[in-house]
Amino acid sequence: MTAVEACSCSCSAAHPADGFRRDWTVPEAAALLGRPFSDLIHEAQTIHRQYFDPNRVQLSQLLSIKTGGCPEDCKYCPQSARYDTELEADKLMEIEAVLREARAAKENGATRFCMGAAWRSPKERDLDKVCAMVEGVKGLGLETCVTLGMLDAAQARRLKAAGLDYYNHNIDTAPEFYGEIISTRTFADRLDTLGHVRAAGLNVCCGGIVGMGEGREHRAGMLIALANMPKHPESVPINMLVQVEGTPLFGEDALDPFEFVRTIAAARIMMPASLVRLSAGREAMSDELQALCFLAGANSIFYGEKLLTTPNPAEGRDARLFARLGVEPL
Ligand code: SAM
Ligand code: DTB
Ligand code: SF4
Repeated sequence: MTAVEACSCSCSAAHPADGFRRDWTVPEAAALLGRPFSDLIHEAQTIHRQYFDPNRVQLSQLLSIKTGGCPEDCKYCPQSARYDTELEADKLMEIEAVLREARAAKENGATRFCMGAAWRSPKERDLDKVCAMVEGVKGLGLETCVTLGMLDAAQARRLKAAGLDYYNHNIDTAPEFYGEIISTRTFADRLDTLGHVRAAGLNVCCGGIVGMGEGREHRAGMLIALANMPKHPESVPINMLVQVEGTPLFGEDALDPFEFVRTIAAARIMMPASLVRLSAGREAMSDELQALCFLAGANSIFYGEKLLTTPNPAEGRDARLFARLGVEPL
C-alpha cells in the first residue's frame, strides 16, 4: 500500500509513507472496540482479506530456555521469584537440548521457534550461548525468535549477527495502567529496548496481555501504543491472562470473552499487515471462541502443548480444530 492509496480502516486521518495511520487516539480506539460486534468483526475480516489468506494461520512454538527465579515483579507472571507459585527455577538450557526441541517443533509443523528466558536482561556470557542457539535453530530452517528481557543496542546487534529474525518484547498493557502491573521496569524502558531491536534491523514481536483488571480504555491505550509506533510490530501477540495461583493477579475477574475478540479485531484493523497472534490463554478457550478470534483477524498461534510454563492445547486438538475450520498452517 502506498501513501496515495485510500486508508484501509474507516478513518479520515493523514497517513505516513506506508499508508498506515499512526495517530490513533484513545477515544478513537475505545470507540472502535465498542462498535456493534458484527460491524467490528466485518471490518476486521474485510481488512484481513486485503493482506492475508484468511484460511491460513502461522504456527510458532515456544520453549522456556531459562525458567523461573526472575527478579522482576510482573504481577501476572509465574516466573517471578517474588511470588510463591511452586514453579521450579532452572538454569539456562544446554544448546543440544534446545536443538532437540526445535527439531521436534519443526516436525510438528511449526515455522517459528521462540525461546524465552526469565531474565530482567541477559548477561554477556548467557548471550553467547543464546546466540549459538539462534544459529543452530536457524540452521534447521526455522524462523527464530527470542525474548530475553531488556536489551542494549550492542546486544540487539549481536543477536542480529547470529541470525535472529524476531525479538519479542511486549509492552504488556497501556502506559496508563502499566504501574498497576509492574514496578521494576518502566514503560519507557520497554520502548528503549524496542528501539534498539528496530535499529539493529530485527523484526519486532510486540503485544500485550488482557484480562488483568484493566478497562476498555486501557485496552485501547495498549493498542494505540502499538499502532502508533514508527513502524508496526511485524508480530502482535495478544495474550489472555493465564491466572497462576500464587501470582498477585490470581483470582482477578475473568474478562468477557467477546471483549477479547474485540481486542483482536481492533488490533487487526489498526495494524492491517501484522501477524496478530492469538497467544496465551487458548487452553481455557472453547473451539468456538478461537474460531471467532480467527474471524476477527488472528492469524498466528502458539503451537505445542506448553507455552513457557503453563499448558497450551495439545497438537491433536489444534489439528482437529484446523480441520473443522478448513484452516491450514501458513
Ligand atoms: N522475561 C522476559 C520479559 O519479560 O521481557 C521474557 C519472558 S516473559 C514470560 C514474556 C511475556 O509473556 C510477558 O511480557 C507477558 O506478556 C507474557 N506472559 C507472562 N506471563 C503471562 C501470563 N500468566 N499470562 C499471559 N501472558 C503472560
Ligand atoms: C507472548 O506474548 N506470550 C508468550 C511469549 N510472548 C513469550 C508467553 C506466554 C506465557 C504464558 C505463561 C507461561 O506459560 O508461563
Ligand atoms: Fe520476569 Fe519476564 Fe516474568 Fe516479568 S514477565 S517476571 S520479566 S519472566
